[in-house]
Amino acid sequence: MAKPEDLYEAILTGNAKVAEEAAKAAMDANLDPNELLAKYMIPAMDEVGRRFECNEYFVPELLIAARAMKKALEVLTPRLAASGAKKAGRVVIGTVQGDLHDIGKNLVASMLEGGGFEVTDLGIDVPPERFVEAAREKGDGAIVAMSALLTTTMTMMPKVIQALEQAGLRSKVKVIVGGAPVTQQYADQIGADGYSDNASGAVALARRLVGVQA
Ligand code: B1M
Repeated sequence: MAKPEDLYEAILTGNAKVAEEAAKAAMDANLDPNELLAKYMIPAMDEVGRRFECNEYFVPELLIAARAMKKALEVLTPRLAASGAKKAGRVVIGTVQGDLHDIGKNLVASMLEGGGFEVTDLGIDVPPERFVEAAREKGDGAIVAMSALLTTTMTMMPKVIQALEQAGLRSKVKVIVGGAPVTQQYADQIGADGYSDNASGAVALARRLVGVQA
């Protein structure tokens, strides 16, 4: 029987079955999903990244670790998205064009739902025109949220902002950005309305931007 503390090793070694069982055991024990993320799950993915950087892991290991992480996240998601917070606003979220990383973006999306937002998830590899189309559909006051995990793809963020400008929508929406290579300085430089380096910070930021108490 897997235990909550098995989550770290299960994700690191890409054992999706044990990761799912450990997450279920944690939910049965009524543990806080945010604590599981902070204590076991995100550190495991960071270690996967470290091993990849020093050639101990290769793309297949990244993929199976990501699959195990996603299995565990699926178990946590209902709890993350069920805070019962009052409806706060509308968000369209996606990982920018050229980028296939979606674990952080999915986490931000689930926590925004938990924070009371109606979230439209555009998925991964989202071209600027798709962000624009979704922003137009969601109307004035919507938040456009972009995630990027690669230094080569974060450069799509200003292109999305430009496309919003060209479509006459920039002043009608708020733009927030995040993902490992993104910084507050970069967010300021490209004219985003906000930046957070983590999912719960993204919720507090979004609530502030729509004028709801964090
Ligand atoms: Co990739 N990868 N990867 N990868 N991968 C990184 C990002 C990397 C840092 C690994 C490394 O070298 N240490 C490196 C990027 C280097 C760089 O650009 N500086 C890298 C690379 C190089 C690549 C490839 C190029 C490898 C190759 O093919 N040679 C390739 C690119 C593919 C592409 O996108 N075009 C690639 C592929 C992959 C997989 C597909 C195999 C897989 C992703 C699977 C998936 O997502 N479905 C993968 C993985 C798993 C990783 C690492 C190991 C883990 C990412 C992750 O899920 N982290 C990653 C190393 C690392 O991050 N330590 C790495 C956990 C997640 C919860 O964190 O996504 O950072 P994160 O999200 C956080 C915050 O950033 C923030 O909140 C989240 C929760 O706290 N956040 C936001 C994220 N979005 C936000 C938006 C916001 C606010 C906050 O507002 C809107």
